Amino acid sequence: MNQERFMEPFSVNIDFDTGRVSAPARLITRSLSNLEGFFHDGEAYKTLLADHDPVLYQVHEIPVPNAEGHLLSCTTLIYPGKVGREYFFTKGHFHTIENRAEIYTCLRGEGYLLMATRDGESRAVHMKPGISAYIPPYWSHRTLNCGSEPFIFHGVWPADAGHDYDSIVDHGFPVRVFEENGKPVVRKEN
Ligand code: PAN
Ligand code: ZN
Repeated sequence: MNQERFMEPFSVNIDFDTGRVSAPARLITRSLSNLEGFFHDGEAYKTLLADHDPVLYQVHEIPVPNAEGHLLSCTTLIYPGKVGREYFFTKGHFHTIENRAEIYTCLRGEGYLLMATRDGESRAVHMKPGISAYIPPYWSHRTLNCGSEPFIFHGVWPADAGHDYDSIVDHGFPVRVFEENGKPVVRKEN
């Protein structure tokens, strides 16, 4: 056996109701205070945070070596809720190696996958259980929960991709979803 390239195959159990993944998954929790500057309505953000600091989303990531050839995967659960009229969302990011793609498959609930390029293109894909969306290379991506129950999806991407959040902090995300008259409405900035 070639010890250099040997890795033991493994499996995990994913609970589709809660998004929980059995060991060796790693839990990442993002609360409102971790997303300062991300939401459209800065005043609504401050008002909500002054009251409490809700958990917006949790990621259960299945660790593998962060090296070319490997695939990282995770579940993400976004709780229902809004900051002003804007639904709770993930920070969003480009991959640091920008030509790395990703696949998101919805397991539970209802949401949107938002995507944007540096050239000003943007798209919104409505996600519900069974929808599997392809995020091509060079597209930034953010997800949000526009329903009343937890929104859960499974993601798979090349393990060497990395996450670039700074571009989103610096330039914002050019497509957003707001509740208007009780319904989600997609708004593009250009
Ligand atoms: C996902 C995301 C996860 C959380 O695993 O990292 O849904 O979103 P943020 O990383 O934007 O906070 C992924 O796209 N990985 O590449
Ligand atoms: Zn990604």
